[in-house]
Amino acid sequence: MKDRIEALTASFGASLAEVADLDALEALRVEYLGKRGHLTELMKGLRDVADKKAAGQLINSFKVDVEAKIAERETALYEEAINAQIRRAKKYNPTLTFPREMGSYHPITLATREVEAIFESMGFTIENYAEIVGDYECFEALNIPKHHPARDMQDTYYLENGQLLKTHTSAAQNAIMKKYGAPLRAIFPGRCFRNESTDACHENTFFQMEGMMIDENISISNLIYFMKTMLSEVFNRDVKVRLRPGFFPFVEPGFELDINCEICGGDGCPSCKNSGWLELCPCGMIHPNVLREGGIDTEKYTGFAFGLGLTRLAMMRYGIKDIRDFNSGSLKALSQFKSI
Ligand code: FA5
Repeated sequence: MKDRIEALTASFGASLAEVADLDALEALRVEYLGKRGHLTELMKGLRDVADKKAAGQLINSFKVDVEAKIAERETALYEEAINAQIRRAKKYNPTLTFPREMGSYHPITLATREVEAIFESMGFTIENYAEIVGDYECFEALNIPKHHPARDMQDTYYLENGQLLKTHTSAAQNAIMKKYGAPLRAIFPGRCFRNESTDACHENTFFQMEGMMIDENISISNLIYFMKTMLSEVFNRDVKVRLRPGFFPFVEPGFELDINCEICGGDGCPSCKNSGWLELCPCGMIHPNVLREGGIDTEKYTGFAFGLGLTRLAMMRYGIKDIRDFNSGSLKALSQFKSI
């Protein structure tokens, strides 16, 4: 019996190595494990054997071995068959012209996550806010009453019901102050929309990340510290920035924080409108009117806010010359972020 099983094991191994498809595997299974197969023959032979227990164990381990090898080969053949089907489908499907590959995160997603992680580690919560907002949140609560000239800088798309696509992430400031009160540390990234002529550094749809910190004794030094930390963490080195006065009705004093253009190194190029600098992150001390409108006690608390241009940050971070590439849907441009 032992010799017979050894011979069958060897011939099964040789036949299995020849099996090229699922039909051939099924034929082999029937030949060995089927009703009239070798296994049944072995079982019948048991009656002529003296040590039935030992022979029974040998037959059983032969059966288990054959079953396991067939199952293993079956899995491999299934995979091969499916891959072959996909390859055949590719040949005939005109929309599948690219090799089948894993997708990649959009550079804006990567930049957002990076900045979120930095602020999270400094105790900021991450908030989500609507893209369609009211005139109150986007302008009035931010000390920009109707007919204020600052509105001209942020023309947007209005809905028939009077709501609008938010022009800046500052539109969430009031709701977040009302939600948490003071003290407060929060960032809120989001998509913004403006009726804007596009060029290498302007889009009509782009991302910002707003940040607010409100507490006792918050000053411009805190603001500068957080801005510097964020930029040196994102770029992993000190980057050249400049701070100059800027006017926004919702901060006082207000600043423009510009970054030295990483594309041209400051010489001037279309990405920075030939100035060598790119407006990146306006900021300032939150205006008392805005704090009061958000229900904050201005006798006790002060705070800073910033509006980081996330899309521009991603341009500088990854050396993307034209902001319009982000929304282009061009796989040639976007697939380069696969390995990041
Ligand atoms: C604002 O939107 C203010 N809400 C920022 C702010 C927040 C100031 C808190 C003070 C305190 P501004 O319009 O400059 O400001 O936009 C902020 C940043 O968003 C710009 O520096 C720029 O990086 C980016 N940005 C603005 N417009 C566009 C655009 N059309 N395309 C791409 N990025 C833009």
